[in-house]
Formats: sequence, C-alpha cells, structure tokens
Amino acid sequence: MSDEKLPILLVPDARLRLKARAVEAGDDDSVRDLSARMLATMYAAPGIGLAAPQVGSGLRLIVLDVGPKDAPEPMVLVNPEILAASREMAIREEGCLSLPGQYADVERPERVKVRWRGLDGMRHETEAEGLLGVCLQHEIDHLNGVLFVDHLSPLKRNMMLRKLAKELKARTFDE
Ligand code: K2U
Ligand code: ZN
Repeated sequence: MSDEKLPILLVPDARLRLKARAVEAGDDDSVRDLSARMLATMYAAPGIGLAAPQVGSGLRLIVLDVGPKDAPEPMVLVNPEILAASREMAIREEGCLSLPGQYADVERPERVKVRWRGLDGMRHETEAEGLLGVCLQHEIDHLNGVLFVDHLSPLKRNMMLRKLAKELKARTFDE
C-alpha cells in the first residue's frame, strides 16, 4: 500500500477536462492503492478534497477530509453522484489545487443529496450542506471535467485563467 504522493495536474492540462469513467468491480485493488496516494497527496498540499482526474487518473473516485485538523475524517467516495440539489443557493469562496493561488466566490446549491460506494463496496447516501456540501460538488465537478472557474462569468473566468498562466510561466522561468 504505497501512500507516495502524486503530482497534481495544473490548468490548462487537458486531462482535467476529461469525463472520468465509472469504477468497475475489477478495479478494487488499484482503487484502494490510488485512494491512499490521493489522501497522502491531499494532506500534503494541503487541501480538503482531491479528485482522481487531478492526479491523472480517469476514474470516478474522490477523497476528502473536511474534519478538524486534530481529528482527521478521511472519506473515500467511489462513483459518487448527486441525486438531488436544493433550489436555495449559497455563495462560498473556493480555491482549487489545480489552479494554485486563484480564489473566487462561487454560487452553488446550498444542499445536495449524494450517493456513493465505499472501498468496502458498501452503498452510502447522505444530505450535505456547508463546507462538505461545497467540497462534494467541487470534487464531483472534477469527475465531469468541470472546474470552479466554469461557474464564474466568462469575464472573471478569463481574467483568472490569464493570471494563472502568467504566474505559472513566471514560476517555470524562475525554476
Ligand atoms: O479539488 C480541489 O482542488 C481541492 C480543493 C477542494 C475545495 C475547494 C473549494 C472549497 C472546498 C474544497 C482544495 O481543498 S482547495 C484548498 C481549500 C482548503 C480549505 C477550504 C477551501 C479550499
Ligand atoms: Zn479543485
């Protein structure tokens, strides 16, 4: 069970725009190993969520931990899907490990009903709001090739992507 960190893909890597495929029964061993490495990568970033496409895997797999620092509550969600979303919306500042240093207010449904399978194959279903609700929507977006900037106005999105490109160019130039 290697929990070696994995490199996190950065925008504009095209793999971040692919639709991930459902995890099949036969994937179990690789999914167990990948989820351990994704959790190690997430904690090291640090982040509170990470989706498989962000580490170059096309599987519908996300990990998250919105628990307090001193009491980690890691979650591994296989084939997560949003079954329902509230009409009420909520706005929250979001960031993304694939768009380092970029933050913006994003409006999303306040509450979502999510269903997923655990690593043990157990089915789970829960209603989530607050930080967990936002994180679940942000990570499930990643499985569909959607990034938080896609929820912004075209003007804001383009400004943010231009700023990121400039910063990443400066970073590679300095290295
Ligand atoms: O998917 C990712 O890039 C991980 C994000 C998940 C996330 C984004 C926005 C809101 C909630 C979760 C990273 O955790 S970004 C770092 C971060 C940490 C705490 C709160 C918000 C963002
Ligand atoms: Zn993200």
